[in-house]
Amino acid sequence: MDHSFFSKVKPCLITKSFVPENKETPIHFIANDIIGRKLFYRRNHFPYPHFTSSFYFLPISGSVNSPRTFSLQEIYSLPAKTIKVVLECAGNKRELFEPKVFGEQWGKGAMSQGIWKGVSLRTLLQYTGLMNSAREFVFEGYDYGQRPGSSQSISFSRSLPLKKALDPDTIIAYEYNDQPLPFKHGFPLRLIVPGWYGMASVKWLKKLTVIDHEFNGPFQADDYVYYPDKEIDTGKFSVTTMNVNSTIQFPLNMQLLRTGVYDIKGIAWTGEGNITKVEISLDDGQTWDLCRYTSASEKNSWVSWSYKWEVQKKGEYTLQSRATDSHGNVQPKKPLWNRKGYGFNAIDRIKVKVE
Ligand SMILES: Nc1nc2c(c(=O)[nH]1)N[C@H]1C(S)=C(S)[C@@H](COP(=O)(O)O)O[C@H]1N2
Ligand SMILES: [Mo]
Repeated sequence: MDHSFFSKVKPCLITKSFVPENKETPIHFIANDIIGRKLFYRRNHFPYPHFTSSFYFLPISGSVNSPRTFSLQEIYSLPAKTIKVVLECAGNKRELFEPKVFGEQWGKGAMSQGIWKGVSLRTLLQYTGLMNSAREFVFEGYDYGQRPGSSQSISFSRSLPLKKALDPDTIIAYEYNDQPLPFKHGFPLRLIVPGWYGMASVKWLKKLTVIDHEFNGPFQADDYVYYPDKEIDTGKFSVTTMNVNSTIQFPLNMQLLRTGVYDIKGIAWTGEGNITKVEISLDDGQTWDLCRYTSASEKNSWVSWSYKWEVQKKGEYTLQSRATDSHGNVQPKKPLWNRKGYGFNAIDRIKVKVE
């Protein structure tokens, strides 16, 4: 067999829309726990921005003692922090909601993981100080446009509460996997907010403003809000921390297999603490058995797991994976249905046929 042919065959991003560019990672074909830049999912609300990075500065103003504008050189020269972080779009797995919800029909690949290097936001704030009235941090990106249904042109802006902004793991990143940040992922600077869904990690940072009140931009107060009811807004709450979740990578849903021995493989992650347990069921949820980790279970990143399956009996099987985290969160049987389709984290479920 000519193996050189296979070495050239590579997975690629799955296109969901062109403008803005939304593409998902072929998550089932990711064998490694670091995703290269070419396979990192892309999620945008607007066309890519235009600006000249050769004249780039990051201003920090508002409720600070000394407003200040940082040059890239200054930011590169400050003590750096490097962390492996899983980034998951709040709309990941949206297509699985029942009843279905409108919006990008993401499968299981609106998520990726890699190594981000940057400076902790709190390190920058040592230079500006914070007023007692400081309450939230508003991050604005260079990209802008109109939201569906609106004629007003706005930029992508989001805020963080004080506590999350001051977490040493919240960084202003300038490198991904030891390379400068790719343009499509926010070059020259983007925020990385480990543990929160991806919308918090604002790309192409233009400015940071500290405010003394609650920010209510549309990407904060209208979108990225869980509305548990289809019609009325009662019971709404903000989308923040990633839910505990897992995805079976092998076998594929509806795959035909022969009898034999297989390694069922997958990943599990959470926004709080770390994964403490991944269980698998091969009989539609009647019995559960523990999986083995094939990577370390660490905060902010996914754990890879595997389970040896010896299958002699022909027939149809329903395979499920269920993760638990160190805060006691467990994947539920049913997800919290919500009008905009965020945070899907029901027990992962696939079917295979052995023949
Ligand atoms: N400036 C800006 N930042 C943004 C977005 C955006 O549209 N504009 N999308 C957010 C969302 S919803 C997600 S899930 C992540 C996606 O990051 P990626 O495209 O690098 O994968 O970026 C976030 N940051
Ligand atoms: Mo997202």
